[in-house]
Amino acid sequence: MKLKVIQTDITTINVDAIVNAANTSLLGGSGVDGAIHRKGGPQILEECKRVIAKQGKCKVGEAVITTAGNLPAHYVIHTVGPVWNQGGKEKQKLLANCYINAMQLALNNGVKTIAFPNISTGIYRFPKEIAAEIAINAIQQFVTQETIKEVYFVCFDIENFELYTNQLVK
Ligand code: AR6
Repeated sequence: MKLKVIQTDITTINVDAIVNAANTSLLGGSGVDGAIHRKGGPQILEECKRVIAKQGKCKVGEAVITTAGNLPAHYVIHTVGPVWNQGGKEKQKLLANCYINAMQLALNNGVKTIAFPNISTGIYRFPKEIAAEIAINAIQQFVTQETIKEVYFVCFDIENFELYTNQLVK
């Protein structure tokens, strides 16, 4: 499994699954969530509504999978990151769960290539350096599986891009 860091818009990349930093309603929002729904079209929202009708809201740290609609990816895996607020270990655990549960869902669906945004580091205000460390550690727990071949950390801003690049060469 290769880990790659790129700086781009996650809606443009050609992988089996992209991950969305959603909220518990799964009904869309701003940031990366807004971009995914806008470019992916209404099919994604329709499927999100079906998921909600079946299982209720998506809890923080959990993940669900839908079509990617008009995007180049096949699937969108929606996960809900924690809001940082006062921070703490529990928040850090919940952020790790986002990556772990998204990877588990990817494995269950035969995904070979997956791209993650920097979950919780926008509107939810998680400190970027801590978030990068958590993301990388969580993904590294999957090194021994053989289904997923490539994991992309898609950074939108240069600060995250540099943090991930530096942490991965450590
Ligand atoms: N491609 C890749 N990364 C992006 C893109 C994009 N098109 N747009 C933003 N980012 P955020 P959160 C980066 O705020 O902090 C929504 O309203 C952004 O620079 O999208 O988890 C949801 O509905 C940042 O590094 O998500 C929730 O209510 C990262 O994506 C709430 O925001 C995450 O920023 C979730 O907040």
